[in-house]
Amino acid sequence: MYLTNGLRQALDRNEFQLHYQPKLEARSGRVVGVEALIRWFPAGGGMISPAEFIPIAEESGLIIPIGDWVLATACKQAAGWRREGRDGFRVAVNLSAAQLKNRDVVQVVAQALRDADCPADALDLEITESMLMENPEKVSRTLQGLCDLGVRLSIDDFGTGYSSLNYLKSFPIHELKIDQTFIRDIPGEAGHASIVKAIIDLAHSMELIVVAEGVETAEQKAFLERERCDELQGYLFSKPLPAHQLGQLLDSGA
Ligand code: G
Ligand code: G
Ligand code: MN
Ligand code: NA
Repeated sequence: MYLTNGLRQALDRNEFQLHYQPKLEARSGRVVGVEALIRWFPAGGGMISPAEFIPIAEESGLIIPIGDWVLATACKQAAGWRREGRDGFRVAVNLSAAQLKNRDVVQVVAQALRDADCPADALDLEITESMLMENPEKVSRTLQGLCDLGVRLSIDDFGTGYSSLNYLKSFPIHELKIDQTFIRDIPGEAGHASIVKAIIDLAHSMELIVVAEGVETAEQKAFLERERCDELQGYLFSKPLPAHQLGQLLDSGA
C-alpha cells in the first residue's frame, strides 16, 4: 500500500532513472549495446530495486505508464548515442507481461521511436521466456508487429521457462539471453556447464545471437568464449551505470 501510493506519484516527481549495463561482443571485447534497468530514488532517500516495485507496478496497472516512461527515456538515450556517432549501438528495454499483452503495444513502441527520432534498429526489446507460451498464437502476432517496426526481440531469462522449441523457432526473435542462474556456477558445476553449452548450440542452430548475463569471473568469461557465446554482460565488465557514466566508459575506449 505504502509502496503503491509512492509509485503513483513517482513519475510526476521524476523519481525514476534508467541505468545502463554494457553488453560486450565476446570476440572483440567491444561494448555493442546496453540493457536499460530502471531505478527508483524516492524523495525520502535511498533506492528501491525494480525487483521490489515492478511486481507492485504490474499488480496495480502502473506498469503501463511506467513502462511508457522507460521506453520514451531509453529511445531518447539511444537516439542520442547514435547521433554522437556510435554506429550500431543498441539499447535493450525489458517489457513486462502486462505491456506485451496491451493491444496497443506495437503503436506504443512505434510512437516512442518516432517521438525520440530513434532508429528502430537502435532498440531491442527483452521479454521473458515465460511470457511466450501463455498464448503463443497471440504473442506471435504481437512479436511480428514489433519485428516489422525494425526493433529486435530478445528472450530474457532463457532456460528458466518452458518454451516449446517448435514455437521458439516460429517466433521472429533475434537473441537468447542465458539466465544468470546457469552462469553463476560454471565452469565448475558440470550440470550447468552442459546446459549453457546446449543453449549456445541451440541458439546458433536457430541462427540466433546468444548472450550470457551475470558474468562475474574471468573463468566464466573464458568458458563462454571457448563455447562461442556471442555477447557477455555482467559485473565483471560493469554494473548498470547512469547514462553520463556509461558515456564516459564508452569514451574511454570500451
Ligand atoms: O537491475 P536489477 O537486477 O535490479 O533488476 C531487477 C529486475 O527488474 C530484473 O528482473 C529486471 O529485468 C527488472 N527490470 C529492471 N528494469 C525494468 C524495466 O524497465 N521494466 C521491467 N518490466 N522490468 C525491469
Ligand atoms: O531479469 P533481467 O535479466 O532483466 O535482470 C537483470 C538483473 O541482473 C538486473 O537486476 C541486474 O542489475 C542484475 N545483474 C547484472 N549483472 C549481474 C551480475 O554480474 N551478477 C548479478 N548477481 N546480477 C547482475
Ligand atoms: Mn533483462
Ligand atoms: Na535475465
